[in-house]
Amino acid sequence: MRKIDEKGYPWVQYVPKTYDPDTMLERSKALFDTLSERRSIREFSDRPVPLEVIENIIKTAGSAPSGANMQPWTFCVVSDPEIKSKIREAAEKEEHDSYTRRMSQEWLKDLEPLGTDWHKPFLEIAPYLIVVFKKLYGKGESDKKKQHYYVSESVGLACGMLLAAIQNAGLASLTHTPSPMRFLSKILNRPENEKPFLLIPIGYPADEVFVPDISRKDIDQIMVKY
Ligand code: IYR
Repeated sequence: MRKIDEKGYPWVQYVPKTYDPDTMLERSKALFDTLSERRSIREFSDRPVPLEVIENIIKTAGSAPSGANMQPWTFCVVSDPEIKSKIREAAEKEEHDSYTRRMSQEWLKDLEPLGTDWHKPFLEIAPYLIVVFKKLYGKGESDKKKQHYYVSESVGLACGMLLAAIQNAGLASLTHTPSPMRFLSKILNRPENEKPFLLIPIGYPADEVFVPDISRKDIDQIMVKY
């Protein structure tokens, strides 16, 4: 059903799916089981992944809520080996400087149990890199700046949904934040209104993967009841 409001804007009837409490319990537990199994990994297989799966994952991310529905994001999907190599080379250069000069001793100590360093071979091995850009402003008619709202919050929400969709498809991902990330704008030739937000390698995991033995906070540590 459709209607036009008093200012002339179109509305459509929305009938959200709802469930009885037992079904709700079952479904909420099932999603918890799926998503809480997600771990960031750094060892990928080069086994191909169908592009259509990646498209579905990005469509899922693109369905996130955003300030005034401006959808201030661009998801660059990189599978070209030459571009991946350029990204690896530039990321490792920045990361080398970060690990050897920019990061504080406290930061380096906090990362020790995670075993990270400036080497980023996964940037060439994973079949796809998704580089997420946030659009600081839009471009309307004749390139006029269109204001965007809550850009980082919106893109953060979309990235959360992206990671959930990747996990749901049975693929592995890493939230990688080489810093600074300006090289991504250059290599991918992005316009000046877009700023790199997150670099996410996606693929099957390598045959044998180890991850740090870390735990998640208990519900009582993250939820406060009033
Ligand atoms: N961006 C660097 C360092 C790094 C920082 C944090 I905070 C991490 O949780 C992991 C790594 C890198 O990707 O190695």
